[in-house]
Amino acid sequence: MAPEEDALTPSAVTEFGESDFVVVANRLPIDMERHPDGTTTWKRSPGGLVTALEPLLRRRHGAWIGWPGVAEDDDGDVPGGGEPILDEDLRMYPVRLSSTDVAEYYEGFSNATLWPLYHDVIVKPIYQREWWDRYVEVNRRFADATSRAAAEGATVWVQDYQLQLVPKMLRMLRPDLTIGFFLHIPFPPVELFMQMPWRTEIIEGLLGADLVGFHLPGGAQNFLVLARRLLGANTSRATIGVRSRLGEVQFGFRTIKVGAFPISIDSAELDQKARNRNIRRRAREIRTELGGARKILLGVDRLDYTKGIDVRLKAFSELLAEGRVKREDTVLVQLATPSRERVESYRVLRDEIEREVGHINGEYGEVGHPVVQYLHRPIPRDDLIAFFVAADVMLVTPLRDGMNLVAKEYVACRSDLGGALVLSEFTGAAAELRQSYLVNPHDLEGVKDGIEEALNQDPEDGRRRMRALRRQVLAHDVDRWARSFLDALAGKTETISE
Ligand code: GDG
Repeated sequence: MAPEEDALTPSAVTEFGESDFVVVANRLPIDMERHPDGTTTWKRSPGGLVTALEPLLRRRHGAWIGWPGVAEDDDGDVPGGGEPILDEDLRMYPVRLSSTDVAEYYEGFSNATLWPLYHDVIVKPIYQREWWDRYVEVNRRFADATSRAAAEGATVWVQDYQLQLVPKMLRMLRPDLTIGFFLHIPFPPVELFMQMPWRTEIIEGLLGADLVGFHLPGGAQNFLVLARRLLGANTSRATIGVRSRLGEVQFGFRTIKVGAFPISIDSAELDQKARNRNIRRRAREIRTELGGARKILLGVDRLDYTKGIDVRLKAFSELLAEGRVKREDTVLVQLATPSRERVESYRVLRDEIEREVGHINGEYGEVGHPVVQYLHRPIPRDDLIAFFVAADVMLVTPLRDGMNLVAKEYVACRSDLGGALVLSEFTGAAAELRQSYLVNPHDLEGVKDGIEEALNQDPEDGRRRMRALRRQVLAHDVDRWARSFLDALAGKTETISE
């Protein structure tokens, strides 16, 4: 039996779980750490999502289903669900993955097929049947675990591209549930999505939800076209709004809502932290360490080919070559968090970036004074905030990005109204952060002009821009994002049916 057929057979799960609100994500908000003596311990890894949802999770006997981040041995007892880990009121159910699961479902189908396909095929997606089979199998494991945890009539919120089949699988198991799905990365143009050999299965998987959410109306609109074209579903055709005017898909006997909900950050918390005395002292230290009077350009990214790190390095290098930026006045700090290091395209990217950094420093640096400072390691959160406070110009130049939280974090940290944001038009954030220096990352001359303008901005104009950016980011925080999605899921948001 093909894995997908098997996956869709209603199983005999009859017992309900205890949780009224369940979040399902690839990763748990805690990391398992395995020690040399074979014992394991747990360490919390607070991300934006868990911070935003925590109060709600606690109020509603919440549960979180996810992978704890460590692969089990292939010959170990993998499939069974783990016992829940209870953290105060929050139950966390680990979904165990073997190293083959991780290689095929996570590194393979999720990160070497879906990720490049959904990011405009910046690198070529690899379509491999074994990876797809494993993706189906692991999605079913997540659906089973969710089914066991959810109380009768519970609300379940499934997150992101690794779990696109879970909504349908879960609906087959538990028709009593209200199911939401949110995609954190872009949803691609129809012509690109049509490459996917399992395109119909993915759209059907998502249509198992009651509400499918995207960052931008454009992604939601692409999804409606595909539901029409691949499944012959009736859909609304009017323009979808932001947190409003939801679209609709009629599929079988059900109506599925489709909407745009741009994600954000815990802006107030970050604003508060960035005002802290120790962080400001650290920011001053950073400036001194980097050469006192020099202007600081900053990039902060996972080392990913979507982020356009190469674009900003090239632009910086040409600005130096043309004398439009002076090596003694300027330094570029690139903080690159290691990411997906076992996926081939990420290894190639790392080599390219490091070669370019070496090239620029070889050409323009002085002994003890490189013009590019590059770190390839995770930076503690407080240090990162200090870098945001210290930077004169923040460079966010992705070729494609669902949202980009770094851009919003930089803005939230600038209560002094200092600094300038250079932002790619190809990020979700560009739709909201209109007063940044918007650039097209494919247009190198345009990127160079944007960086030069930002470096030389009139201070009063800079403050005016930053004030407007901050108004946006402080008003639209992650809490508002979660509430707007859950309100729409609960039927409190107007839809357009025409
Ligand atoms: C996906 C989508 C969408 C980075 N380096 C360090 C560090 N970070 C933190 C940043 C930020 C987060 O990681 C990265 O978030 P982004 O949004 O920029 O990018 P992705 O990881 O690609 O996220 C994206 C997001 O999902 C949410 O929907 O916006 O489009 O691709 O918070 O600050 N944090 C610390 N040290 C680091 O070295 N502590």
